[in-house]
Amino acid sequence: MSQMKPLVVVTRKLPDSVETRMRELFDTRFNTDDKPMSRAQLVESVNTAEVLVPTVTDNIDAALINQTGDQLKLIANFGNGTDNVDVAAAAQKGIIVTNTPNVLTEDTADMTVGLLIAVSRRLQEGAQRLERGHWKGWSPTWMLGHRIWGKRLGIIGMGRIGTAVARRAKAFGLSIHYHNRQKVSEQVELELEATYWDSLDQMLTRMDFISINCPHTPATFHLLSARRIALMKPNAIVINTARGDLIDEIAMIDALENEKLAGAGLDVFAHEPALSHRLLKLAEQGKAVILPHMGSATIEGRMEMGDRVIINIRTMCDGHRPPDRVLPTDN
Ligand code: 8YV
Repeated sequence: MSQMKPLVVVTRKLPDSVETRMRELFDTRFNTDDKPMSRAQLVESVNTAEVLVPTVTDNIDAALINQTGDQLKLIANFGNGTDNVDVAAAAQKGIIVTNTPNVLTEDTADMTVGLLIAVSRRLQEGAQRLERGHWKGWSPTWMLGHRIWGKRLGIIGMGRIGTAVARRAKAFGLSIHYHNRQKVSEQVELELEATYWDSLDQMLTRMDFISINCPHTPATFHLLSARRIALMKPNAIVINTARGDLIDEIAMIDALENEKLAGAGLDVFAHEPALSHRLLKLAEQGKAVILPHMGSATIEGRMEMGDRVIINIRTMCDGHRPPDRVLPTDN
């Protein structure tokens, strides 16, 4: 990019301080009403912007990338996961893709543990009963949940977020188990007293909680398939703060309805923002706690995500490789 001030098109409303900083540094076009862009608006954007800043709600697929003008040099995703962008198609057109790693790790890990506690200790159900005037006073047998301390947590995907979840979970007295493409370092395994399972199937049969913390790629689509859900203990609880498509959602709903699975804490869904009415019913019955994709939703996190986006754009403008470049994977 030769210009000092590239044209940066941002697809959604970002925190004011981030937009102000971007306005100072770049020639900017913002989305003031925050409505997700239509396909036509996205096509227009990729034909004018030198830098596009999309979010998880924009589908930057190969068909769109193949319509981009030559001026588009960088897709600086405002988000950690890049499954909304066809990174391989972008690479083929010489467009660099970046993301915002690290800055949402701790917030997402907090939300994961929050959901784990909310499901096992029936937090939402209790609050709801109070709000609806259903509390007649304390009783020794009312609103009993299940203890967390001493149980087993199996983490699928032991990257930054998975490891941050493990650190928190260990403090809650959970024993840490994980499945990952590679073992984590010996030092981290020792710190977490973590057990590595090469076989996801075998790990699933033994866990009280499963937390999904891996990226969504073609290889991990429906990683928690119907067959694998059937391997889980009927008293197990599944937590997903990663991506809805990592679980076969229908199979999970079937298992919850038929008491083959005890509960679910979900921040992400297969067809966001659409939600299965069956999931809503399970939430109503206290078998699921569902949240509207807010795992990383802290003001601090969003501002730091903005900082990462800005750093990536500026580094690119200075003719260097942006620090958070995402490379195409082979799966
Ligand atoms: C973000 C996320 O809020 O960064 C991610 O991968 O899933 C979210 O928590 C979202 O991506 C913003 O684009």
